[in-house]
Amino acid sequence: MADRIPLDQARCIPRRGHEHRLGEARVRELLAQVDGWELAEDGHAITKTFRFPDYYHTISFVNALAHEANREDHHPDLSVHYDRCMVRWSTHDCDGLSENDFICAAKADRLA
Ligand code: HBI
Repeated sequence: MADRIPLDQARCIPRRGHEHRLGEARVRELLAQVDGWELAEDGHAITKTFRFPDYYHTISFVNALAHEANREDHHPDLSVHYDRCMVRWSTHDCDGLSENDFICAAKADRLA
């Protein structure tokens, strides 16, 4: 699919079924369009740890990300600590990575 608009301006759509699961080439292409995200060992998720000066900033980020996740109807797994938050994106509906995960990763980068 041609990348018509920047990932952080794109919107998620429901992507149910294995036909929406991204292949390795497209995953690599999209990884290059986001900042500092790593592919999980099983290849079914991308992760990144966002670091903050204190708990107040960490929770502010978590709240903003939760708002975006609800707006996009696409939700991350989060590991929240005093000065950092690990974000993990994967698309349960296709048992792997979809375009939605990279759209939301780009939105998380913009929030941070
Ligand atoms: N979030 N990460 C993730 N993966 C999904 O497959 C997913 C979701 N949030 C909502 C959702 N699926 C369904 O409720 C559909 O509405 C998209």
